[in-house]
Amino acid sequence: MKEEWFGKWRHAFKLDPDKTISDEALDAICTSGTDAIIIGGSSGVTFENTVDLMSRVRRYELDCALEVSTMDGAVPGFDGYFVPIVLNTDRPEWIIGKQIEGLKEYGTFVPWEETAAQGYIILNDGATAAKLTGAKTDLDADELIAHIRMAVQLMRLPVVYIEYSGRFGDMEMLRSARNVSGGARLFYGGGIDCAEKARQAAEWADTIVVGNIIYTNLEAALSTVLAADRVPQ
Ligand code: 1GP
Repeated sequence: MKEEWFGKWRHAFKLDPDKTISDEALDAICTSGTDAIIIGGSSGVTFENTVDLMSRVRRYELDCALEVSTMDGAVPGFDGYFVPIVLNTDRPEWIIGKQIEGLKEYGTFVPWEETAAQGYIILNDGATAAKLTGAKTDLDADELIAHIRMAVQLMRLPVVYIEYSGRFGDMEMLRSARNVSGGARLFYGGGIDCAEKARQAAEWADTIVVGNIIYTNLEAALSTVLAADRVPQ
């Protein structure tokens, strides 16, 4: 399988365009040694706040990718683009509907070499994304494995994203995911708020994503970078 542009990321910070971050905090995040910044959020994302955040991150030599979850926030100029596809919902608009709407409008402008679909499996029922998409969050391990086989073997998605946004997930579930994630890159995000949780998640995930803690405890957020790096892949 060809090396993807995100293929070496072990750690990424996810910044929300709808949240405020000072220049000092952004500097600390971007010079932390993380592999990438992902810009994305579940609500309040606009063209303006996305451009603003992108141009601030662009001052640093660091991969910066956009997770395109709304057409309002589709902004050119990123190193890469992720298009989420929610796998554990029965609402078609989150599986193909919004993506097709977007492609109807912007399909000719998409930089395909730097664009990747992410198969999202949202497992925290309290997460905004779960509520928004009607995700069936109570999957057992067998159901999770079936979803991942669907994503990896049938749909050939390059990324599977185990999403617990807002709370730290079940590492046994993540381990089950790992066993069948095969050629896809396994992303994990949710509730990583210290080095130890980063270490645990990095044991099974290829790439760990750290979000909320950036806004509440910057030092703790920064401590996750080294922790992820130290776990052999
Ligand atoms: C959110 O997976 C990311 O999409 C990170 O989750 O905000 O809980 O760190 P947290």
